[in-house]
Amino acid sequence: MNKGIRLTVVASALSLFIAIPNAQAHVGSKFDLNDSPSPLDIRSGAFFHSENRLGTAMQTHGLWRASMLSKPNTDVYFIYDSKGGPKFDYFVWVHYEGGRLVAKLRRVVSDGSLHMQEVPVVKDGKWLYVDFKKAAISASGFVRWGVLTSFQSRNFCKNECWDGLPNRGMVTHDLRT
Ligand SMILES: [Ca+2]
Repeated sequence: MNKGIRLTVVASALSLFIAIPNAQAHVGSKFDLNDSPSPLDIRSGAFFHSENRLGTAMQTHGLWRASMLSKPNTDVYFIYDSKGGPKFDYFVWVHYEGGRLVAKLRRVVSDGSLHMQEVPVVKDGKWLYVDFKKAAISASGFVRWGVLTSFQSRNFCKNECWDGLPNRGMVTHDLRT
């Protein structure tokens, strides 16, 4: 998908999400509390699918610059389960590198994770969006998804802090609708 089409998809999906959450087929969304002392405190997330692609978006409570994701332990992760079971099988790691946002799809293996491919990422204000081909995570029938952010905060936790959406587990999205 070229950048123009992708941005149009993002804009239309996000406007649907904002206007009529949960009412639009192919779009699922969830909100999270203002519960983490970080600009990366997650406010909401949304997942949507087309015939061949899967998109995931997250919105923060606060404003932040893309370059913030160059700090140590400061990242955004979109997580996915396409196989069932308690754990996620894939994730997209978003960080800032070489003057731009970079999103990398990785597959979880027994002793860590393997790089699969770089995927499109767009930041628009408090929104961050990634998307990739459905086949990339071998998804059929359903996907469970979630968003994690890591950040540093001296008073909140000693080393690396986290915010998650949902707070436990993942959100199930039906791909058959
Ligand atoms: Ca939150």
